[in-house]
Amino acid sequence: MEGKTKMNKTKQSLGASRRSFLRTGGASIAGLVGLMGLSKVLVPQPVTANSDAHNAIAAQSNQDIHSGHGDAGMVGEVDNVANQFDPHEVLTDFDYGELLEAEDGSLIRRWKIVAINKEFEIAPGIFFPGWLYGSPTSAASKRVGHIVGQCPGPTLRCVEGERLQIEFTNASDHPHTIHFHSIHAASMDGIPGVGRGNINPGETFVYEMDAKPFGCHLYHCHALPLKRHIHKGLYGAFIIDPDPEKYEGEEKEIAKTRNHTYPECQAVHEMVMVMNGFDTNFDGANEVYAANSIAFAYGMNRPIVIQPDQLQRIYLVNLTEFDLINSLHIHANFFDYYDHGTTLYPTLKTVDTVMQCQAQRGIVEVSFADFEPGLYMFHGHQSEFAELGWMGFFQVEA
Ligand SMILES: [Cu+2]
Repeated sequence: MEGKTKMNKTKQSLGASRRSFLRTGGASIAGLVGLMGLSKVLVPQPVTANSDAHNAIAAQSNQDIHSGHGDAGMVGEVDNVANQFDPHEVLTDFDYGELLEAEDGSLIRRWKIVAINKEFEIAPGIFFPGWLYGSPTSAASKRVGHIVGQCPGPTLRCVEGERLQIEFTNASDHPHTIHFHSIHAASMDGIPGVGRGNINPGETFVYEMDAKPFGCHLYHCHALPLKRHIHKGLYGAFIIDPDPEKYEGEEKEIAKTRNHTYPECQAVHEMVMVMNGFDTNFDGANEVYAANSIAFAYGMNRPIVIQPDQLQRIYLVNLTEFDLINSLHIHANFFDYYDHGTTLYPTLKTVDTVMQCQAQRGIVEVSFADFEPGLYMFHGHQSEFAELGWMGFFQVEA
């Protein structure tokens, strides 16, 4: 009888909208109890007819303060081994593909990208039926020994001016494409009806382009319906490093710090954060938010370790579907921001919050030099996103 009641509750919750889900408390979905914020937010509360989500959450926040459970760890763990990709590995993994020599002696940077269907765990006990990109040259694939579908897809990284080839094989059961945000020919744009258009299941196509402009970019599937194809997980960051040889003086020195082949760049702690969300009940609203897919992946239990003498650089990309905007806020510090990463000088200086609409991206540079060691929070400053998973910590070392 108890089991039946639980099942009914689960059905009800799965059919509910995100906001009613918050209002009534989703603790009946066992796995969601594992979410840090949700473990508190979703404790069933008395709900009156006129209470709304804000009131419910506010009431619970007050309760947190008084109950002393206001910490920010995560209860339970996502099985990164079963997922085969780990958000901490994704954070610092740059997929350079392979450099091949063309017949004329010029170099070509080439990646193999595969689209596969794959269910993966986004929060303890919460699984998402994804469509994912994978590459044999990602850290996850090299570690596991075969091509791993991951979310976000591999962070493709190259240098301004290089000739690029992206061999795309569709190993899933829906038509897909890869659309790059960069400068390239119409026939290489990866949209239905133009050039090769959709790449059908079992087909392979090679996208070819020159790497320009330098910056922090992205790629995603552009098959229709677009928002569903993107939301399923077919996206990733695409970084084009500036070529210092193209610049003079101070600009040349700055370009070196942004180009992965230079020691000046290797001295920087570089990270990729793809902000995303997951609509687990297909009602057109996200129930779980994250940077790099896994709710609270960088929470108190597993913060990002920061050496205070090292510059921190975050390639920040917004691929959240259904919500118009997302953001990054870093606590107790301020940062410089390079919109789209297409400039060598910051486009925003000394800010602690930046917002991005979908596909917008940029580079964050932040320093914790001379800061008190400890945990420094970062999160989307849509508070609801933070409570539903888009929150983490930098652990600044002594
Ligand atoms: Cu697609």
